[in-house]
Amino acid sequence: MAPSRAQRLALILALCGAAACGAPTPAPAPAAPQPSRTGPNIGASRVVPMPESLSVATGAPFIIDSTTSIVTDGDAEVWRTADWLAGLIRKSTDFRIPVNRGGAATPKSVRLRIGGSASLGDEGYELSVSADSIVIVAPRPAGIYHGAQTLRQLLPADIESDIGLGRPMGAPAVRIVDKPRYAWRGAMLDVARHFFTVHEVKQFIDIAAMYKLNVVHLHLTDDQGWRVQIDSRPRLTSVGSQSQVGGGPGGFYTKQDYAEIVKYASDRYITFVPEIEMPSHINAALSAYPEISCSVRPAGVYTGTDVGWSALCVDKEETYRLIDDVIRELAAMTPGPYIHIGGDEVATLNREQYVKFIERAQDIVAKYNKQMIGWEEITKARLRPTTLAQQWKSDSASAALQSGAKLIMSPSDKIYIDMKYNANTELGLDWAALIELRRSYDWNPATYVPGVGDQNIVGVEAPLWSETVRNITSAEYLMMPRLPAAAEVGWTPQALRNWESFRTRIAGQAPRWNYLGINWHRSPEVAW
Ligand code: TNX
Repeated sequence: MAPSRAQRLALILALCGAAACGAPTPAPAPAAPQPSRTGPNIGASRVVPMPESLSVATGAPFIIDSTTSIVTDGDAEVWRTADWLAGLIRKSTDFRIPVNRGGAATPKSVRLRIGGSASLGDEGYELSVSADSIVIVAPRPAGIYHGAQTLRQLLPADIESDIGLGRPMGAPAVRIVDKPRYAWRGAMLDVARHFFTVHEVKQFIDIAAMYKLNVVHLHLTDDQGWRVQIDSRPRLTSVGSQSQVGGGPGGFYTKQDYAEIVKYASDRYITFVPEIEMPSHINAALSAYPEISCSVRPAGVYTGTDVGWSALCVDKEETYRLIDDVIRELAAMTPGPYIHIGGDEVATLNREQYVKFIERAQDIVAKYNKQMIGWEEITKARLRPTTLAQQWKSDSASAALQSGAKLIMSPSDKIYIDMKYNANTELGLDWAALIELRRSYDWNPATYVPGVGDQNIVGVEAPLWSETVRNITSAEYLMMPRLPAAAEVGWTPQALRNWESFRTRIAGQAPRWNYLGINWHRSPEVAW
């Protein structure tokens, strides 16, 4: 049977790429019946990460035009998401898109409301698109936000334009019921090796939010620079922030900058995790406060990229007084429950000194009512069950399980997005692996470390170390497309993940990145 006009239109809207998806041009009558293409992958051909369940409806698409409005319930956070969505649509279409808070649903409206099954959890949502309405329902506001991000991807890439194209845009008729596999889906940016401005950090957060990541971790201190204001220890920034890899001015975030970053993240349902690296990777602090060093030679500015050589003097009480000051102020500035204390690559302490230090640091973090996170080396110490260990290089992380502590999976040979894609990649390092897109996608967190399963894992995080990365444009080149791959590893059930499907869907994202001015790597594994 030949498809109806509405079905043809739905099909075109579901399949079309960037430019073709504007006005719903009537399809010419086909000469012969079209092959059936209404399998489940059609509507999903655009969405990254792949939703847990998606069925393509047979009806006509919803057309956003000059009469479209958004209607929300009374919830202030839902309204904020509605406002964001309206802004996105207005900027690309020039339509008015009024937002009606707490109003009755009108015909041709996009409806956002708290509700639905509690089984969707903190971040899940349902999204139904038909010719008459788009409905996003979720038990919690974060779910509404994720649902709105999915809707953004169902619309043509033109939605990312900011020149008011004045054209209607269609979303294919679908029903999506979706929630994440893992509660922790993170991205880390190293702002210590090279400093990134607040504006650049916001750009990083925007990309994370687009792919439903919910943690942004900043590596705030290292040998080359201390990047956060601590009032009780002003030299940390006045002396410790003034450089970076290769020299250059460095920089730091004032408390006001920090608050701005934290708020920007939390408005996007992203938990902000600060990392103060210790007891090694600490030269910047030693240069500011020589009394926390055991060395008789004063530390100077360090602009190289070696690791493991610097250390706090772990046997001096002054060291713990400084850490207490830092953690106290940082805890007060940080609404999220976590403080990351680093703990990796310590070449100059023996095991006993290291363990003693980590346990004291853990007590200080707990004293200020935060949960400690550390790189997997911390599993040598006795961990509290609320501590998280971040796996990055080996299976030693599994030692955490004895104490009931859980793991964040960041295997360096899969999702270290500072690794080069191939031997010709100009940016990045290669000590862990060369990581083309498929390698960052094709792995399962639940089977990566022997004896560590989903019950031991809170989720995944992709770190971007910045020894070779000087600005957000370079960061984007390494992130895209590997960060969306990591996002799908964290969000989509393993059984639904499939390289061939991802490879097609990720190609559909590139026109959006072009509109947004995001730099990206044209992986040869994808037909872009
Ligand atoms: C290892 S991963 C480090 C970092 C480097 C990174 C470069 C980890 C916990 N430590 O200090 O920046 O390799 O890839």
